[in-house]
Amino acid sequence: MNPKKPNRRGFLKGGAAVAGLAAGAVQSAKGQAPAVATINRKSTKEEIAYGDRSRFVTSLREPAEGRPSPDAFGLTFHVVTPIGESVGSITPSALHYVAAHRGFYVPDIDPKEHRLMIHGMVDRPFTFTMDDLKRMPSVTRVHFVECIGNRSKPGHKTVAQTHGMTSNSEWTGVLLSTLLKECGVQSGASWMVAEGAEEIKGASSIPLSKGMDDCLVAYAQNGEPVRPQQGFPLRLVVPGFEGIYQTKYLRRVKVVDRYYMTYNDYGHLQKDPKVVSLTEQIGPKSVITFPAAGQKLAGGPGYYEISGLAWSGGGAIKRVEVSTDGGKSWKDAEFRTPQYRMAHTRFALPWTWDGKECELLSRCTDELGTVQPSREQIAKFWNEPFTPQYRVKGADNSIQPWKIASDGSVHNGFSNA
Ligand SMILES: Nc1nc2c(c(=O)[nH]1)N[C@H]1C(S)=C(S)[C@@H](COP(=O)(O)O)O[C@H]1N2
Ligand SMILES: [Mo]
Repeated sequence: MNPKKPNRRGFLKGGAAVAGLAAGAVQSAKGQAPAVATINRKSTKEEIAYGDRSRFVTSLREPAEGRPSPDAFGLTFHVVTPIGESVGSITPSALHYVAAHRGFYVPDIDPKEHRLMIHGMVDRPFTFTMDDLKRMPSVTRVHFVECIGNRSKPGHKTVAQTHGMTSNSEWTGVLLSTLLKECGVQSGASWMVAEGAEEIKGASSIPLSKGMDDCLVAYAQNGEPVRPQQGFPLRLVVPGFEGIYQTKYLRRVKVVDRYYMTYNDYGHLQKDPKVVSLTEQIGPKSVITFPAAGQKLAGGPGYYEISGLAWSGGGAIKRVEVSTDGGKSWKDAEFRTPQYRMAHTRFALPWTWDGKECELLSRCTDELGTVQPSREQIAKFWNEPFTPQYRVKGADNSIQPWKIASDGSVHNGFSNA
């Protein structure tokens, strides 16, 4: 077997690649499955009615580093998804990251009482019940949500902390354009303001052209009603835009003819006049989720599959390249999931680690042809000096370097760059 080109049959037959696999796998390759004690546990009534995961599965959300959740005023709440333990491209709903401006007080909304009002510059203002919405033509689409706070800082020690404020779900609902057409948008309308049911409205001004394009009023997430922390019973999905636009507990859309300042602008206003307050379209971004910071190549030198996620606000991911030598050379990764537009896409690259220190990078290209930049390139674009502390303006979609030490431990490349 060519060690540079491992193939899957090679593992089962033994040989060079298998030497790097865990002892258990080698055993089964020899036809001796490790003995497993079978414990029959009676399911509880609750488990039968609504399943639970195995007690051996321990992936959990955790507070975003440096952001106590809730904060001292009980106001903001940011928990990250364990992205380093992710497989495939769908984030389990229970592990979707959470960003809430109202602390951990999740609105407790009875869907029978919930209404969505569409008004402002429309011919026929309308108030929809949940039943009304479910009678309309439905669409199901896979999209990511990402918070502007999703940025790798030198102090971050795990990939959950550097990249865990993005998640990906299959959303089902009605296209906002279907509802807007029903209401009859008046000429001269150019913006819309979406509002949530909390007293802090979760409102943002969104270009009406986006509302008429692909925004989704979603009542379901991954085949079940949207979770309370994601906006039950109704959330706006604004594909590819910064998370703050994706109003949870959606109760009102006002069609207007100018940009309205909202609480969200207040929270995001920047002193730098070169920076827009909110980021509409998130640029192409990727991250290797294995091997990644906080993890270890536990089996020592040998075969591993480098695996990661790529996504873009600009559409579908067309290409992902991976470097295992700090950017000197790049190889095209393979896709492991469909490349939906504005959605996480899983990529992978077979790799044999020689046991030496090295640096892993991934960079993606989206359907617009935009290539994910390095932090140095972004600093250069803004004519600013680059340091590991360099803070990217707007959404940070820069290339993440992972440094692998000779003991197989993986570290954030921005920490000692
Ligand atoms: N009503 C409401 N909508 C909201 C928010 C909120 O606090 N209230 N937070 C926003 C922010 S900042 C982000 S990043 C996303 C996070 O969505 P999630 O909590 O489902 O991950 O929701 C947005 N929509
Ligand atoms: Mo956010």
